[in-house]
Amino acid sequence: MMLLSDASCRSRSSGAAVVMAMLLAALAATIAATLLWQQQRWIGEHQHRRDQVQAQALAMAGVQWTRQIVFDNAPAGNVVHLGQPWALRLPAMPIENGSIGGYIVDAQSRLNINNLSTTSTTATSTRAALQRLFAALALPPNLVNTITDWVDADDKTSDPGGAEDAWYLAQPIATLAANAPVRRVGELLLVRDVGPASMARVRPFVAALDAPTAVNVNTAPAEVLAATVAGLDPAAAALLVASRDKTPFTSVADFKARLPRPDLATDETSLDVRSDWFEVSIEAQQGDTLARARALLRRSPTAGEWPVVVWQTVE
Ligand SMILES: [Ca+2]
Repeated sequence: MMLLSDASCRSRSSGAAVVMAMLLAALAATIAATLLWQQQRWIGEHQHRRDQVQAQALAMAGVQWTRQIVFDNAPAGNVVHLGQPWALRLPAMPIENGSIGGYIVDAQSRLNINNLSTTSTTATSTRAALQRLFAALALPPNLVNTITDWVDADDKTSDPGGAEDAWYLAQPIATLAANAPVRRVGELLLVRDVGPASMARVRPFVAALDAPTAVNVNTAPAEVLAATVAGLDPAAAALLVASRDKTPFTSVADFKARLPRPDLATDETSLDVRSDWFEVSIEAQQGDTLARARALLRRSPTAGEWPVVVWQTVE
């Protein structure tokens, strides 16, 4: 056996200690880097979540703000038109850590699908108006029968194209007709033959409101005016829109007087120059997160109160 000198032993022990120290230093550095990465990731996730919550809270606050705008700028019982401040679109305004913007749409500028669920004259004129609208949009007018069956209370199939429980029960995924007014226009995607493509075309011109409503001729787009007044062609409807944007209609009688021909048929109960329903859309950004709030406002039946929020969503 070879005996090592004390000096040699000391030298080897010293070398091992250096190697051990280096390994420990490397291990400590690795642990520190891992901890730092985890902490940064936690902070990042925490900030993202905080921004998301703040953006959603801001968007919801924006909806409350629009209630006051409608209350102050579209007074109950008065003529509602697009020259009033409520109709101004607010572009994305910078705020701390983000921005907020949005707009209000008069829901009575559109044809109310739920009018079809009643048996009033408004239902009859809305059905005729929707058939003209669908034809103008190159959609099958029979779809109006299908939608009528979806929202009307009875189980009698409208011909042609209607569908009640028997048709829905016979599908691979059996369902029933709603037989009740729809709350959101998007629910019509459940209706026979209503697909995303036809929905996209019709969506800007229809609304789903919880009570029978007339079309506000001061806010309706030309397509809706042309559909509402039988015999009014698109070019004449566009001229009417240009005219009312300069001088809003003061009454339904004023609207009728300014039609291009006196013989054009109109159901006066389906027309108005006032509105009680408004759709709101708000976008709020915080950091790199975006929140969208949408809501339907209905004018309060109680004088002096802000409009009621019928429904609202935030995503
Ligand atoms: Ca039905």
